[in-house]
Amino acid sequence: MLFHCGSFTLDLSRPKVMGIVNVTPDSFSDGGRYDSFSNAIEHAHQLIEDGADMLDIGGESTRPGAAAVSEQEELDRVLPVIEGLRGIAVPVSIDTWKPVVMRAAIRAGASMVNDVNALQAEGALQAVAATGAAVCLMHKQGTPQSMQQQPDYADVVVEVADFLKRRMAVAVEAGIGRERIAVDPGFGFGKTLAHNLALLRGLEAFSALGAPLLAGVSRKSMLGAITGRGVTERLAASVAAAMLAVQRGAAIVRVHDVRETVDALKILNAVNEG
Ligand code: 7PM
Repeated sequence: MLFHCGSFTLDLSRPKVMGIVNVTPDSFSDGGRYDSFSNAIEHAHQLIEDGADMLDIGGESTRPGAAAVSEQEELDRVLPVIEGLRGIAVPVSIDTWKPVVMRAAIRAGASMVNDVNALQAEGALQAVAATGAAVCLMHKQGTPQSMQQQPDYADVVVEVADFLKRRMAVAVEAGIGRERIAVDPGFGFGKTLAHNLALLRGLEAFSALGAPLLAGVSRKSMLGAITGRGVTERLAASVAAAMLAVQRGAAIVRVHDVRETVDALKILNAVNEG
């Protein structure tokens, strides 16, 4: 399957690794905006060297339970980074649900929109449709502030797949070509550990949607709940979960630890292609 991201075409016959680049103020130094900018640029180049096939740039507006970041603050954080990465060899994705940020980021060079809100904000469908950018439609239940309070599903796999199917249809209707739409069950977004495990166990069901499947499990609390480890100690669990997701059909894995995930996937590829 081919996936079109702006001027890039990704061949998904082999799984792809999306490296996470957070652009957040550094709480340990008072170096101001330039510090978070230069850290993000440096981190992005490191992830490419480590083998990332794409990068996801986020100004931390979509994190579960995170304080809302203003539109201007988000623009001020992410635009210089996207501009600073112009010309790199891999597509850059912008992690946002805000149409203004989508448009500005694409103008600045982003080739993909990663929207945890699945383009449900007013004007979001149009912001992507008007460009050649790809989109990842993600499922969540509830709002980032409240979603972990009372997650509830009759059948989590069926409900999440139905939602993604509906949002795909709406996106296609709005003029976004199928060849540039990916879907994501949204691990941890309004899901209990049991829901997350049911989704991972049943991930193959999402192949029926006919869109590339993106999975984000890296360092998530579901891994902490199983291993008892804190967020900085979840590398092995993250790599294992990414491998399991790919074995169950994920075409793209969104990860912090690119180097280790790329190595693990090389082993999987060698076995599968032998
Ligand atoms: C705290 C909790 C900080 C959770 C950050 C997170 C996904 C995503 C995120 C995902 C897609 C993280 C998450 N997760 N976008 N953005 N899929 N498409 O671990 O699973 O980065 S935020």
